[in-house]
Amino acid sequence: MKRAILVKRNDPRSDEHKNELQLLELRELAHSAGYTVVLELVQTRHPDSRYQVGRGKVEELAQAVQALNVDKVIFHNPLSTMQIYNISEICRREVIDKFQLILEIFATRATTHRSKLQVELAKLEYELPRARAIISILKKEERPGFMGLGGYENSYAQDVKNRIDRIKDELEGMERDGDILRRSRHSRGFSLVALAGYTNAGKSTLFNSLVKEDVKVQDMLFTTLVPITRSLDVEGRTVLLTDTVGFIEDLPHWMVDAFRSTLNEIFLADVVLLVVDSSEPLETIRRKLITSHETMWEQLQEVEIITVFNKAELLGQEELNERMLALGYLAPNPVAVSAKKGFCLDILKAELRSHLPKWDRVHISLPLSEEGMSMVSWLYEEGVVHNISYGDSIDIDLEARDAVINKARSFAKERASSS
Ligand SMILES: Nc1nc2c(ncn2[C@@H]2O[C@H](COP(=O)(O)OP(=O)(O)OP(=O)(O)O)[C@@H](O)[C@H]2O)c(=O)[nH]1
Ligand SMILES: [Mg+2]
Repeated sequence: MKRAILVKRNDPRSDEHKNELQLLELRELAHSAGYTVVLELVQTRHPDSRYQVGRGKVEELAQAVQALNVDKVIFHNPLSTMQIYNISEICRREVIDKFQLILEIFATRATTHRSKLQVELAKLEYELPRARAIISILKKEERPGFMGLGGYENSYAQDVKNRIDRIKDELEGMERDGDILRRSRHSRGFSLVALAGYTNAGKSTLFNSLVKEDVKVQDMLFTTLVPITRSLDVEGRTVLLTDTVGFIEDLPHWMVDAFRSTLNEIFLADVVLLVVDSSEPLETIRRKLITSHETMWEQLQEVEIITVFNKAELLGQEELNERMLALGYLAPNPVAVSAKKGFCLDILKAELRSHLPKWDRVHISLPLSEEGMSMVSWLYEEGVVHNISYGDSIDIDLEARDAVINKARSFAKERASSS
């Protein structure tokens, strides 16, 4: 295992609880990226423009790096190029911030061509302004060789820009294909349902128990990077359920952009199942819900949200109810489940059913014939047949989208007039 030191600067008078959570999350991220954390340094002060933390703290850090044989220094606070340069000059070790750490995790999780492109894009978008800054530092100081970046020439920035453009083109092409696929699914009458929520909330576990799949589940952040879709029967209606990448606080814009085509699975859904880990402290749940809503907010239009209080088996019923109530508008349409134990999935399905786009319910009489029977089997596929009786004709109590009802009606009319 690689060894890392975590560093966090807290603003004076900032929320203590929030600071603790952020450090905890950084620790989890480091763990998910495969680091053993050997030391955590925290300092409360205003930001230092050269080192982020104070000069004395950096010297303490440099000593610890030597003494503890550390591979990497990871800052919670976003670092400027200048700060990375200055700190690594003193520590003689690679220094990264939280965003670069997330990128490292994403790089190891990317398995498909598309997700590899997305990660590369995010990396380049992150690095471009920094590369420019480093080049200007090197020029000013007339010194090559900083962190192996000495070979950069002026054209480097242009090369990066070209590569960014090419990747964007390719991803947009894939996005268009995705849109076409989604539209065709829609027009075939499937409703689209997406699992969304903070990383590690249990989205993939819920996906697995709902559709009997075996998607990878782990007590780590960002286990899922590549979305997966399966069909699911919800009380007679077939929906397409998609498992997606998790959210995290301060997910920067360049990252949302890079993963736009993945996040579109959420943004274009009819219903979003917003999964939360209800076993966490109330304040944590609240913060994670806020982050989730903020991530989706700009993009979501007229989407129904069901809040899934997962890991409910870890709490008492009373505590659970209190939490659902306390979160109020942040948690619309709350349902408590245990994805792991498979508890209350029927209640979730019933709630989901009631939020699916409306279908009409009608009575239709079809001729009792071979053609009529093949129409019936088509209706079974495309809609929900609540009741069917065979007499002189076939009488059906049918629920379906308009297109299906119209087709069945005109079929019935044609046969009636031709007989
Ligand atoms: N106790 C309990 N643990 C659960 C439940 N559902 C999921 N977990 C655990 O929570 C952890 C995360 O589960 P995942 O399904 O990988 O979570 P995710 O939301 O898909 O996470 P990312 O893909 O990393 O964003 C795993 O250790 C699961 O076993 C549950 O209902 N109860
Ligand atoms: Mg997952």
